[in-house]
Amino acid sequence: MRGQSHDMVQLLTPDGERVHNEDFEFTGSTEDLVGYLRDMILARRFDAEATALQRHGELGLWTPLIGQEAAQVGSARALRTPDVVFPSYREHAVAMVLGLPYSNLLSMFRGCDGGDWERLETFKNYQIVIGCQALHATGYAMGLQLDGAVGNENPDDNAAVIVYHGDGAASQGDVNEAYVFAASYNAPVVFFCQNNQWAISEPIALQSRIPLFERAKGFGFPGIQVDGNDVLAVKAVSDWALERARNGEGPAFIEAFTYRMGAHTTSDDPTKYRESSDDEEWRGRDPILRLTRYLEKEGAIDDEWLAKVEEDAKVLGAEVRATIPQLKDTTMDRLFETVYAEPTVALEAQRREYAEYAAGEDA
Ligand SMILES: Cc1ncc(C[n+]2csc(CCOP(=O)(O)OP(=O)(O)O)c2C)c(N)n1
Repeated sequence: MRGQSHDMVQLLTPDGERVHNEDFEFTGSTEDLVGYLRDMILARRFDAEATALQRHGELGLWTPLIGQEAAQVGSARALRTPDVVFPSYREHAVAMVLGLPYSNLLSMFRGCDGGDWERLETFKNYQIVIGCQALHATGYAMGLQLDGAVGNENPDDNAAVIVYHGDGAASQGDVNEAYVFAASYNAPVVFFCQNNQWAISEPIALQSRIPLFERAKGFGFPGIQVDGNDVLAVKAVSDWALERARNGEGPAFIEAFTYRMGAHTTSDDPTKYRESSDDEEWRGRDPILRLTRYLEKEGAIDDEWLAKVEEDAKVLGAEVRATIPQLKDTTMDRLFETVYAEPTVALEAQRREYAEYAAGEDA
């Protein structure tokens, strides 16, 4: 597979067999894995509901995550309370694991607000401007360092930042600047790149002549490629990277090698630019199927368990649909209020101008 390295960390094969790795081990229990499978099934259902809601005209746009559940759940389950997440715009499963109400995600994609969930301090706003969050994350990580929240004897006093970006974002200036700053300041930030192999219609092969994780060395921090459809491996690698960041050992780059099974957004048609045989191949590497196979073989889950989760997924779907009529449209005042923390003279002038314009329209 192009871009896939021999060193890629994998702990569970697509057939659901455990494999040994010299350097990384999944330290959780079978019970934990059952929980991760549930997370992934519910995240997929949430995503499918949101996609359908967009098709019904209830959301302006949706960014499907299908196929990337293991990358997101594995990394999110490695986070601890003081850690902070800087997402891109597809990290719905991370948001769910951290307990962000899904009404917040729906509200943003309906255009009711601009991603007003800062009150959940651990999960920052979605970013559509490709890669800008890598700079925000690195700056925040440098702040944590200055606050003394890194490398303390008591591990509870330590925190790290994780920033999610895509393979396409790795071509952005902002992201490369973030790598340089993170390395120069030894900032406690983990760059978690979900290489889903496509930046809308541009394949990764066009953007990087070498596997992405190999670039990290050039910036001066470790880079590692992990099977992004293997939740055990993602969890193990994320534990390692976050722990070193919290301990003051600096940044790391994780390339979660995965595949975007659906469209880039609901405005996109991937059949225009990629082969259906690729889709077919990656269906066989489905992260949910893989863990289901393993846990069934272990006797940890059975048809009854699967039926119960399916029932929970249906309930979630109904809740998601019921949320839509309760979402409140935003007001122009609210939009002006949320541009900056403090109003500026120019913004106040624009607000007055808009008010005059709106009053004229009513007349
Ligand atoms: C600065 C900027 N340039 C271009 C775009 C248009 N755009 C939206 S998504 C995207 C591709 C991003 O691909 P990738 O980083 O691989 O993330 P993925 O969507 O695959 O998760 C582009 C170019 C944008 N939103 N922001």
